[in-house]
Amino acid sequence: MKQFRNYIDGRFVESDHRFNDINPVDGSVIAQIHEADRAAVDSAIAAGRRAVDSTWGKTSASERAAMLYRVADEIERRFDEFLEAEINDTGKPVTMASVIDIPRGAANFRVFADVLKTASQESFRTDLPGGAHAINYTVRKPIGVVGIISPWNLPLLLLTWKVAPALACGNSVVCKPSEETPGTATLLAEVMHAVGMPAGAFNLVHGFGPDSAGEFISTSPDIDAITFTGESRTGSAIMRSAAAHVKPISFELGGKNAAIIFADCDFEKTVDGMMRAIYLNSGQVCLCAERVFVERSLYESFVAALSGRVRAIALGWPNDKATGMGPLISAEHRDKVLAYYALARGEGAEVLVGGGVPSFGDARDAGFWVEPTVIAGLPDSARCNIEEIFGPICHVSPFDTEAEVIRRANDTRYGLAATIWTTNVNRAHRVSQAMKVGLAWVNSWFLRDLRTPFGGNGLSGIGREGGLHSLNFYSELTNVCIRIDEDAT
Ligand code: NAD
Ligand code: 6OD
Repeated sequence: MKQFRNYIDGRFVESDHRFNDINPVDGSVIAQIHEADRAAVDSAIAAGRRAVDSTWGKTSASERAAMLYRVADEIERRFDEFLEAEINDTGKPVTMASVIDIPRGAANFRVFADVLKTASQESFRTDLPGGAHAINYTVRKPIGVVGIISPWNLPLLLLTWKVAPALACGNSVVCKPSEETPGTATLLAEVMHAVGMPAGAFNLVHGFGPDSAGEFISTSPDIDAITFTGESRTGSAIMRSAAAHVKPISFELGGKNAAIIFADCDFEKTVDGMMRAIYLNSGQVCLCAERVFVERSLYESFVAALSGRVRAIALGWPNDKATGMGPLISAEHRDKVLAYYALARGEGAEVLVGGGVPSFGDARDAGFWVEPTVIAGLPDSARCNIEEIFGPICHVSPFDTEAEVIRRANDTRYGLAATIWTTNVNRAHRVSQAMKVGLAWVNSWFLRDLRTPFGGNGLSGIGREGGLHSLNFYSELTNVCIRIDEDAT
């Protein structure tokens, strides 16, 4: 049986306490995961401190950038192993993992190496009375040992999105991937080892959240900053732990994202785009649109086209190129999504497509599948329109005016993303700027330039990462102010 070990201070470390890694396609056991106890997490944090104080934290920016390029190259050299591990852990189609998850895992290291090399320092001249002046400049320093806690939906992509900028700034990291998806994180540790990352700069600990490695990281007084991607409720628990030691936090949390489709949209492109925006990764992307508003004159034809496409989604084996959608991540998450399917009916929704569990007549029947689903007819106040479901489902409803749809789209405690479909350029700017979200896409969705700010408002998170925003979170700035007098002495 394959073993996923912890990686601490440059060595792979076993644990006596192990749990199973499950393939969600058919419920089979893929590997055993070695759960890190508190002592193991503490030793990872101590190793991280030594690396910041005496090795990695003392390297120059160009040395760090060169190392990050080597990491990217090595991920690409082992592309097929990463692909297999990601698919085994998540069941996502190879057509997705091979163009999004794994390439982006490597790209994160290249992009943050480039951002680091091109980042400039702030400098201000301050004129003083009597002719003297002062020069101010900022010095960027590592913040220390960064705790990284990541989710299961885009495992390598979302882990490296934090690891790369944290290492770029000279920090060490102690990362904990989701207990559901330890595979690519363990391969990343092998990559770090192979490229010669100094011991202790990159540490990996496996385990769960409460009373396990996640909590041991977030409650440790020796972690200097925490960056977390996951559910809003978990973010709230981690925030309480971080508050005890007044630690910087960066949170990318849940969403209840709106899509707004105007009658003047390019119809075919909009239907294609919305299929991605709702069903990519079985709807398990924080940016997915679960609330779809369609201008009334287009409503019937849009819903008919969307429903037809959803009925045709092929639920298949991940390595089959015809597969359009995979399973959900776990039995627990499948049960949560099915509970929302039942709630939708209970709230009086009309189920236009799906709403059940598919039957395959083969090993997949032991996996964690649900049907892709479209519902309609609920008020905006229904729980299914308020709470994040994180599955392959959307609610469609008509709207009449631009002002009405802006108000309804913004009527949520989340504030992550919106996608707007129109060919009217004035409306595109007006509506996208009116959205109370961190990310507004027009005629597109999940189109990412990694230098741009990423994050959300309200229950969707705290802070922005991406490009320089990441460098600012992962570093301490010292302003140096030098007074220069006119006399020569
Ligand atoms: P989750 O919050 O259950 O778990 C995320 C990570 O936190 C896991 O590694 C888990 O072990 C750990 N964890 C859980 N409880 C903890 C605790 N008390 N202390 C410390 N660590 C703890 O989230 P998930 O189910 O893995 O991911 C799905 C959620 O993540 C959805 O809500 C989704 O919207 C959100 N998400 C947000 C973004 C974003 O960028 N905004 C991206 C991806 C996923
Ligand atoms: O693309 C990104 O940078 C990012 N953080 C994506 C998050 C997706 C959420 O599921």
